[in-house]
Amino acid sequence: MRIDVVSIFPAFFDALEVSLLGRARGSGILDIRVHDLREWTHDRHRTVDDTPYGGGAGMVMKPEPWGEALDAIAAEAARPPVFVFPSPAGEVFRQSTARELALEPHLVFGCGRYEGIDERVFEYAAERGTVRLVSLGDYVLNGGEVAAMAMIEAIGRLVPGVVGNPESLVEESHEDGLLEYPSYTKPSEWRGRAVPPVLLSGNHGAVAQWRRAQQLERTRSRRPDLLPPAERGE
Ligand code: 6GU
Repeated sequence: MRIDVVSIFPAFFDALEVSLLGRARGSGILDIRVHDLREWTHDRHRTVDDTPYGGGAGMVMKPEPWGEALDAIAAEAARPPVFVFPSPAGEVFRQSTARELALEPHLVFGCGRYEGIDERVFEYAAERGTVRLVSLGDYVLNGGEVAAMAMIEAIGRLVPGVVGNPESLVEESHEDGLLEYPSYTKPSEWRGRAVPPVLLSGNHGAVAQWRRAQQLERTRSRRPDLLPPAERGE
């Protein structure tokens, strides 16, 4: 999978060199290229923002550098990419979103700062690929960089070969719509706290049943919104 990232703070993405994604980049499974938006400015101050038409607080990212950035990246692309713009005004990013985007051969993340990007940039991008505005949730970040990092990790780990043992992708929070069951390792007693005895029983059926019950109970108490209405019990 090819991933291009456009940002005025490319250093945010240095962390993509470590851990699982770093290894996947090294082995060529993920081809991630981070670009500085200011490379596509032409004035002495490398200006990327300006005041909003209609007035109001804050600054808006100018369309011209974005247009050149998208042109340069699209020119290298074999097929129209999916443009992902992290935005608190977008659809909510879910595990299902990560699964959809993990099937794409080419993603382009456009990271906005300030009050956002000139709206015409999204229209222009939509003529060169598919555009998705995606939010991490209902809170405010200073820009799209941290959100893009989270999305790239969630998507990247679903690309075949990135996670060594694909079974570890299955039994996780959100993969089956429920929160994950609790996990324990040795020692069997620690600071007076015992591991639930069923996990030491060797009875695989009983373990599976206990884990399922734990998933349901946790989801009911922490995330009732994830349960079908009939199972919410409130
Ligand atoms: Cl994707 N961007 C920004 N700036 N803030 C956010 C967000 C994205 N998701 C949640 N808050």
